[in-house]
Amino acid sequence: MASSEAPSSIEERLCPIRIHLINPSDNSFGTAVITPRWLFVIAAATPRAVGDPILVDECLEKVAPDTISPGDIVGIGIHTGNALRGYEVGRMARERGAWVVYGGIHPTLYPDEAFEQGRAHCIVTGDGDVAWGKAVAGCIAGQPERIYAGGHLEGEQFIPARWDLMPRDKYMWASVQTTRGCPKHCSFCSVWRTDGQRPRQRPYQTVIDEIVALRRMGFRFIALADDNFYPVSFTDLRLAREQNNQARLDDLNRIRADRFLLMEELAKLPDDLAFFTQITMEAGEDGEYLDAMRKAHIKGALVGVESVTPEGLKAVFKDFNYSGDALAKQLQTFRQHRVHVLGSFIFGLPTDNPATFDATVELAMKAGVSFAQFVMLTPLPGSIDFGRWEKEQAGHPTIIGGQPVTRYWLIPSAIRPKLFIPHPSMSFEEIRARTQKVWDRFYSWRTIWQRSDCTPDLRARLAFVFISKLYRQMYAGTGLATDSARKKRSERWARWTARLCRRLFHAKPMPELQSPMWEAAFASNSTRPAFLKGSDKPGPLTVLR
Ligand code: B12
Ligand code: SF4
Repeated sequence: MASSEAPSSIEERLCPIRIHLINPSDNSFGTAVITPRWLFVIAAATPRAVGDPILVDECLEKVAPDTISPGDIVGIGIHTGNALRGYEVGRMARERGAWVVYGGIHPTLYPDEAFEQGRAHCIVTGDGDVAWGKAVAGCIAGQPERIYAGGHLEGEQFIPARWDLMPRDKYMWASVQTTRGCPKHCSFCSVWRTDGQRPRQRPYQTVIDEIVALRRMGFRFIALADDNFYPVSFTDLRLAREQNNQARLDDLNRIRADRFLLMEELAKLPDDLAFFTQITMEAGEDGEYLDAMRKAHIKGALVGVESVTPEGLKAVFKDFNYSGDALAKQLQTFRQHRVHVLGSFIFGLPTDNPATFDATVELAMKAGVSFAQFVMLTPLPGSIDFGRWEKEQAGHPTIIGGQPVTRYWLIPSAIRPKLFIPHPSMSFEEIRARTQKVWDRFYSWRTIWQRSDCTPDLRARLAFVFISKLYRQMYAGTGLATDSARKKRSERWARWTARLCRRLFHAKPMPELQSPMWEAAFASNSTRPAFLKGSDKPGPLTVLR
């Protein structure tokens, strides 16, 4: 077989086929903060007949090309940020005679690109839980279709991850998704378009099963990888009532009730578990919800604050957020209910001016947010901002490294701009330097130490300090830093801190931990994956502590 061709003869097809799943990354630290969930979900979606897939997360170490043989099937998951590396991996795999399949948000948005740049045989768009099996079957049959459209599955169809295939000592946090989709429509975000605006919630039993499996292995820290953990706001309920839309009201109430059921079950899990999620600040209106979160061991949430001014919020279609003092008050409510906030702020909005930077960091400190990220406005493909910018660029596209800037992810990272949409009054360098200063100010040793007084004991306080520094360093390595010396320094630091942090994160495994029986949801028991069943004996109805 010519090395760059897919296998064709029957003998070649009868050779044992190995499935590789690769999460591409330019930076390999040996340790990673959060598990790339898709890797373990698609591993679970791999047809059992072909055996366990070989998983490679390049955040840990690079893929070794000689592990890929002719006839193997290589699944590569990409988002916009790692698409370029993903295409490199795909070309290498195809060169070695393997079938190359891409999936994830980026090929969902740009299917053709994966063929042109990444030499794909086929791609999976949308949810891969069901479509991946079809793509594998197509490759084994030697005739894959061009596109396997996964669409939007219902929550009941989401496949639980194969945590049994995860290297146990490499990640600090695991990630479990409980719901997908977001009813909002922020202008910089693509989630509501790619995942839809209707929340699709997994049955809480399958979520608890996964978490129990993770805690058995010694994982205490778990990110609930949801788009928005508060999918129904008081305003949504009020509007449905005012419109006399009973069907909508029932639907919203059901979604809300399901959230509470999930949280009730999470609350029964061992007390040393710590969950972290993403939520809109509207949740600050609902003390009952925040209390349920805290009881459910949800200790923190990323809250998209974006801008501290009303003009800035209007610019990003986020008028449901608060600004000024009301914003500080709303965020303090989370703290009062003992839910830590990771505030996410965007710089580079057209309404920003030099005073915005200091005002933002001061508000972040006043509002009592425990962590913060300050990102520069990036047009994400699929978002309204991106569409607008692409249209503006259409007549006279800026070309960098042979690529139009509206395909910035294809520009090598060394020459890729960090800010794309020109600001009306500030230069890129000014925005970058001011943003850098904001990070330095928010994460100075003194301010971190002051913020860490919210922790219950010295161990937790040290963990807080290290996580803060790690977060800041990892960000500096991938996001803002422009000179390579600073980048290298911060990578070294991040590597070292990451190893130290990992020890702080893990707990003694609890192999005796059982999931409840869930008779109703798993009547046949056949839908419950074997690796989640635990012992053959019936488990107790509530989880052991
Ligand atoms: C949790 C999360 C995080 C976490 C954890 C990330 C991690 N390491 O896993 C944190 C908070 C750290 C994070 C950080 C960032 N994130 Co994020 N994150 C998410 C979120 C909410 C869920 C991701 C997840 O785990 N989903 C669960 C898995 C099962 O779903 P999935 O990945 O989509 O995979 C399914 C399908 O896509 C498909 N599939 C995926 N891969 C493959 C591969 C194959 C072969 C096949 C067949 C199918 C397939 O099948 C899977 C099962 O159905 C998504 C939003 C979203 N809805 O995707 C944003 C999202 C992925 N993040 C996004 C962004 C922009 C970022 C940041 C750049 C933000 C920032 N400014 O810092 C960083 C980048 C981090 C990095 N370098 O990877 C964007 C990406 C947009 C884009 N076009 O690429 C998203 C889509 C949100 C958004 N605003 O639009 N993120
Ligand atoms: S930024 Fe958050 S709230 Fe806005 S649409 Fe995206 S996921 Fe929803």
